[in-house]
Amino acid sequence: MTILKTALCLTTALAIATPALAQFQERTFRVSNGINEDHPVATGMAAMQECLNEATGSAMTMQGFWGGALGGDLQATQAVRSGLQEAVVTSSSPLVGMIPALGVFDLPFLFRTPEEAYAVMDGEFGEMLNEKLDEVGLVNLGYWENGFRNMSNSQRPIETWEDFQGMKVRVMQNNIFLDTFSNFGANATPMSFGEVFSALETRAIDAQENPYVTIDTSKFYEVQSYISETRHAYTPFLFLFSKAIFNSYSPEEQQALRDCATVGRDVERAAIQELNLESLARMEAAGLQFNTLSVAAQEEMLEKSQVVYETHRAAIGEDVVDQVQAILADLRGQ
Ligand code: 2Q2
Repeated sequence: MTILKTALCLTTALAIATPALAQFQERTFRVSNGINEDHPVATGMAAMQECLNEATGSAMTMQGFWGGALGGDLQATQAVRSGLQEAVVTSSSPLVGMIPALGVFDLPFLFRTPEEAYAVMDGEFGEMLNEKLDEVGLVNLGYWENGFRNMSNSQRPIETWEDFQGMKVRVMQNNIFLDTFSNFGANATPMSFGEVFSALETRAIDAQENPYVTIDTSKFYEVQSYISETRHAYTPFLFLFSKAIFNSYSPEEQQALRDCATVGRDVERAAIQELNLESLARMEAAGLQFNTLSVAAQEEMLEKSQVVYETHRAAIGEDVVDQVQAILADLRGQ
């Protein structure tokens, strides 16, 4: 092929490719969260970045800030909402003061399996909550996974709900969690995630509750003696983007963010499922005593918790609670 023809082909190829990438400006955006970089959220963000490199010709770059470096969940979410920060990966629970309907995820024992949670969050119900988030200036790019929450403490194994009597349990800053553990007879103490390690270390509190991967990667197990599998709630991570900033992006950039956040979500969920048992094994090897609850004790704990539904139905939204319970009844063939 003559040099002229080669040059012509290259110019044509470039002309075809250029418009496709022209919608992508060089952008770096910050994503903060409260966990450390060895948590599976980082695995999900790496997959999301790879997807963005592919989709935008490496024009869009994420910058992760870990360990609450840009503030706790609520503080960082407020910064995102006001357009001072592009994005945050946050649990839904600290945001219930902003959007009461998110409290539905904090109802004790709502979900039995991750699949139930995914069906609820990735469908119309999750979309309905996304509209509420949009109304307060937050674009939810997806429901990533924090996970099923279990107990760690420095006092004794939790084998029945009575074992919580008098125990100083740190809970997220959320009335539903506060009531769930007060109802068990615990001395429930709301506290931001960043304060938990030192409060456990100084024995200001006896216990905290989180998924195994979080208890592991945030090193809580170093200052705890018991791990009890209660699976008392499933918390999602919301990947929230500032609506004001999102709206300044081109439609192609917005679509690339949505598509790649979904890629990252699926990678992160799979990584958590895999790592959870590894984290538990690591903590047992570090000397923590692990126990599960008998079926009878689980049923008693579930029964004891029903009052929390009655107390918080109205604040969350009767329609919201009814809707999620109808979806779950359908999934369970009830
Ligand atoms: O118990 C908690 O506060 C955690 O589950 C946090 O919500 C979670 O680790 C977030 O801080 C992540 O940004």
